[in-house]
Amino acid sequence: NDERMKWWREARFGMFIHWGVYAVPAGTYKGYPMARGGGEWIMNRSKIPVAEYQGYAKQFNPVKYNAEEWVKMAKDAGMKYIVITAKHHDGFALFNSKASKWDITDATPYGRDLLKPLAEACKKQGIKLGFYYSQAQDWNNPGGSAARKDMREGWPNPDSAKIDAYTKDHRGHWDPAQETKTFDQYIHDVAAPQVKELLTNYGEVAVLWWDTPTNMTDEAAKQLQEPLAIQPNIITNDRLKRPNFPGDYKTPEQKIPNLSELDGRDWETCMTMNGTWGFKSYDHKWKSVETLVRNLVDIASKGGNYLLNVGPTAEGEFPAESIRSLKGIGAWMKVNGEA
Ligand code: JFZ
Repeated sequence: NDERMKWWREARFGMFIHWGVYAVPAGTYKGYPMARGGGEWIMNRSKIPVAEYQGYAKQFNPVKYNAEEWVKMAKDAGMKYIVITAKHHDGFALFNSKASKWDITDATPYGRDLLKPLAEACKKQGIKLGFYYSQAQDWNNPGGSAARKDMREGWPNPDSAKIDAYTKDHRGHWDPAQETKTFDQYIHDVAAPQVKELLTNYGEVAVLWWDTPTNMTDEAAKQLQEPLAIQPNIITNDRLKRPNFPGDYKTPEQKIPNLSELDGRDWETCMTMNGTWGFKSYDHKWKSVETLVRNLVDIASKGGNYLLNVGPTAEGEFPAESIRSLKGIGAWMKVNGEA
């Protein structure tokens, strides 16, 4: 649908935001920095029990969060849209959800919806807003699925062999609390209602960004696709369920395709500014402004979009290096960009 895709095709540049309870441990568990993987994967990589992980939410109190400023930083960098993790694999909802108590209002001292002010600021400043929603993988809401990752990749836990054996027998899960419901119950009780909430309570939703279709069934995909009718102009990516739910665009990750790899479908490269999606206190491998600008130009020249990630802290701030880079890109835009 060309009319529906028009703004997206012209946008070229957007901001990805990975934000959640994982910003509290910030990549370190029991003194061990994660050996690999994004900070948002810490619960799975370190096999943190559900009750213990939920304890981090008591420290998730982003009192410095200022949605107006976040949107302005995106806009000043030349970005036209924002996609934020409404719910990542840890199942934590940044919004007020009636479908689960594992959300910002019930589980944190902050207690206020984080997406409402962002939606308002986006509307005010003319930036499109999209929601990332981890539909299949959910490590906290019972019945959600979990990708199996080797414990020993996380940190040297003396029980790692036992834990690896357990996850093998339990479809990737490591805590009995994760399996008190079936996947179908989870889709019915949590995922489908939450998608409905996201598409109902925040005004225009420009993008729904699905992720990791582990264990998805056609039946589940249909249930999640149904509420999209609430937003007739919404654009979706290709990660709801493969291959028969192709969505509107492809999502090469952390890489820019060669011209020969392009097949005429719309595409968006998502990329980190350092080496992690969710905030890690010790990741200082920042790409230079020159690299980021070259990437954007490369992608735009091939007809794609660049979704560049920021991983805010648990206090609600962008890392200083991200702010500096966004400003640097903005300065280049001012001289070389349109408008
Ligand atoms: C997923 C998430 O697991 C990750 O935490 C982050 O949100 C990222 C944007 O998406 O990771 C993926 C998903 C797909 C691929 C690689 C990493 N892939 O298709 O190569």
